[in-house]
Amino acid sequence: MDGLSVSGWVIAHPSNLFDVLGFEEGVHYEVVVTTFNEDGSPHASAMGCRVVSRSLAFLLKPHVESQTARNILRTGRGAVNIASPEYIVEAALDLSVVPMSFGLGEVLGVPVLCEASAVSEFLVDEVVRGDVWLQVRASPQSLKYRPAPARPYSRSAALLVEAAVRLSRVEPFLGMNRRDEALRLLSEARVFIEDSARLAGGGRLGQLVGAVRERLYSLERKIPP
Ligand SMILES: Cc1cc2nc3c(=O)[nH]c(=O)nc-3n(C[C@H](O)[C@H](O)C(O)COP(=O)(O)O)c2cc1C
Repeated sequence: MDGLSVSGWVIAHPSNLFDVLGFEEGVHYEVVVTTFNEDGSPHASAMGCRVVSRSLAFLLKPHVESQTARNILRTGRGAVNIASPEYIVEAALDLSVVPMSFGLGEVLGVPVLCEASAVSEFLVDEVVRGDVWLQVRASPQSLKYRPAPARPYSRSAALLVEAAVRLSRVEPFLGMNRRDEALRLLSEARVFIEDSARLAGGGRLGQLVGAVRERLYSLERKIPP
């Protein structure tokens, strides 16, 4: 079936996934993980992802209290979506700036991100529950990708991902009464946001920077005196 094109997607066998997408073992990638909520609606979240080439596995680490962790525990499945930095930021912070639409994967029927450049549905093989993280090992069951040229690299977008990953950790740290850690994350995020803003232009990326900055301000207001 490799090479069959379905409405702009190339369908390939999942055993080719790491070669086709250029995943390298040991590298920490950032992806969008999509899962089903209990009410059947799709859920998207930015997540780190590693791969084990020998056994063809994805390794994910959702926070134990995240919606993604709950959905993965309940359904035992999801999808890894390779998407540009703007989607990583949107999926992490739910800013409603970058529209995301969802379809259903052809093999497992899980939600997939239509705007992704590659998608792999997965089944969970093993979950280890720690105090903070759920360690998930999952095997890819499908692979489809768009044969589009890579987009030009943007430092602004990359810096915004750095800001988003810090902002996404502020509330968990506040929940653990770790105010100093939350303050450190906010001050690092502020530097990334201002650097990102200088390189963002006035289009959608500029809008996204504005929304991330607003999120910074609203999180700053949550810091106890
Ligand atoms: C680049 C990036 C990587 C992230 N990686 C993880 C991760 O590996 N595990 C995690 O729990 N949250 C991670 N986050 C934070 C979540 O995306 C964010 O807190 C979130 O949407 C919470 O997850 P939930 O929507 O499943 O509740 C990451 C955020 C960013 C911006």
